[in-house]
Amino acid sequence: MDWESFLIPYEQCVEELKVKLRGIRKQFAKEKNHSPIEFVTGRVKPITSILEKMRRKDIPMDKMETDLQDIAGVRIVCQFVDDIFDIVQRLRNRKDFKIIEERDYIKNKKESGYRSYHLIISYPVETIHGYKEIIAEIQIRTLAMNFWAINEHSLNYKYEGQIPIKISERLKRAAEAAFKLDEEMAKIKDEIQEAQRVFHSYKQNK
Ligand code: 0O2
Repeated sequence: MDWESFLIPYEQCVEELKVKLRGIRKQFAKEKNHSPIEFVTGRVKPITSILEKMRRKDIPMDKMETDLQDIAGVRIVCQFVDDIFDIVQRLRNRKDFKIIEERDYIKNKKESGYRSYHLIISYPVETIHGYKEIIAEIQIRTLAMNFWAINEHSLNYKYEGQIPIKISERLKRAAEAAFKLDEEMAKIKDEIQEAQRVFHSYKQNK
């Protein structure tokens, strides 16, 4: 298997999505002084993780491109939970890719405590061999959800998926605290945004 050639369209997909999603942020920041997007990251799944996940989910090689849906992944991080749903609605209206599945792990949080909104999309990439539809995953979450998820992810990696019960219980409490933080921030969202607008124009006039 020539992994390097295989992954080129996935890299292109991630790069194009990052440019487009950062474009939304830029336009909002310029025109409205507030963006529902705080930052955007993206990555192509490392080959070792691709192989590990295929083994774990029993996905045969010929089903990799359809059944392993996060080889190309981008993440949108927002300040507020409302922003997530604003972004989801904007992405549903876009003409440059098709949403093939939505997974709402905010309404239905995972057993681990994980919360996030996932969109599985089909994204068209032009290659030298012609047009190719790439399946990609867009994860949309708040800063608090992201903080929790990156810490839990590190612990999962450290303990190879077998986090000791004491730590996983703490993680569940931390997930609950992150949820409360999002709730409290939502209640003072207007105040925070007003403060950010004032700060933004102060910086511009300096
Ligand atoms: P990585 O290292 O993030 O690239 P599954 O893997 O079975 O849970 P599936 O079917 O691939 O799920 O789809 P899902 O759950 O929509 O998306 C999987 C991705 O979501 C994971 O990718 C994580 O990025 C994130 N995710 C899902 N559940 C959790 C969780 O409990 N904790 C954290 N920290 N992240 C989660 P990978 O494959 O783990 O890889």
